[in-house]
Amino acid sequence: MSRIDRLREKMNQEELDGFLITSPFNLRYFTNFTGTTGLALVTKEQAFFVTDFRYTQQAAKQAQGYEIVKNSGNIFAAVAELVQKQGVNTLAFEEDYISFSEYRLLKELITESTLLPISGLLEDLREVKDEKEIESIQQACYIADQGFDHVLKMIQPGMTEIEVANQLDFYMRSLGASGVSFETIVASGKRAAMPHGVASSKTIEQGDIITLDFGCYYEGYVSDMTRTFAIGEPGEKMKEIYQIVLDAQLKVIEAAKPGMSGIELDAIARDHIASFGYEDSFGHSTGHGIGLDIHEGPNVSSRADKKFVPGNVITDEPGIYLPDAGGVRIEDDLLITSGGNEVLTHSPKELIIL
Ligand SMILES: [Mn+2]
Repeated sequence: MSRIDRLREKMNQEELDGFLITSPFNLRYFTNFTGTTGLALVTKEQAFFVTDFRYTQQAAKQAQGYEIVKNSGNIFAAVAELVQKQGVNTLAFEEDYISFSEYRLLKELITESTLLPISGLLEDLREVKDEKEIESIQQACYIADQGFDHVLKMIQPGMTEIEVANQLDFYMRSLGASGVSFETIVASGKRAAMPHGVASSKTIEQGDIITLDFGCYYEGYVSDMTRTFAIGEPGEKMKEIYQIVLDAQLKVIEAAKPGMSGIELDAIARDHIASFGYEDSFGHSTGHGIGLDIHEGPNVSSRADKKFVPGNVITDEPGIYLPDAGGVRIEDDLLITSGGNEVLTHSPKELIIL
């Protein structure tokens, strides 16, 4: 079934006869539009893509199956006109992707239909990836693997974290990535105790443990990988927690399969870490879905009761963080398959000491 047909099926179930799509990722998913200005209105029978003159040509090319509507005034005025013409009774909109002023304007302009705020419905439809999406994620993962290998070859004491991040980012772009999935995290020494320590001007020193969390965009899809390694002997404590995190991470790979919930999978990593007394040092969820967005469903956390199905792509990223000492996180991307899962990132995970 096409994406728009799946959306219409959902709209039928929810008794919605119009859906206004405004978030960039959902626009890309449902219309293929990659520009920055525009929105889509999907009704039971028709689909419109509204944009201004800068993007009409691009939209006509990308948004196949959508009637292109050019707005010269306010885009929401054009939407209101369409909504009225199409006789939409209940118009759903993305409550997380409409500003308060836009909502106020919509309400002013649309008087004869009910506006219904919706959250998560479109995102749910993105959770099962098709073959083409999986290929893009696989390529994004391949580039990340090459990037990590590059870092191992070029990183030296005396370089700053920012220098390492910049070289890594550029290397991934040189392999075809269109950008990074998020600001590259290079957290060295004591900074490795910060789960999201983006690269700073700190100099990398002998004996530092280094957490590298990064990924890239390829054809609109992300990869997300973390490796922790050391430059010189990192000390017994770091080696101890490294092994605990690695075993927790491997247990998740061992277990992940369709029918299992995010809560169950999260517990596998969490229980392992807790059995060594480090439960308070693992304060984030075990993983999350990836796709067009770096964080999307399904989640792997103590609150995620949804069960995995083939085609989900999730991360597996337990960690232990010890303030004033350092930290360890190891992350792979996993494709849920009918038989279990396939690991998409392949960089080595035994503790590397350079
Ligand atoms: Mn992640």
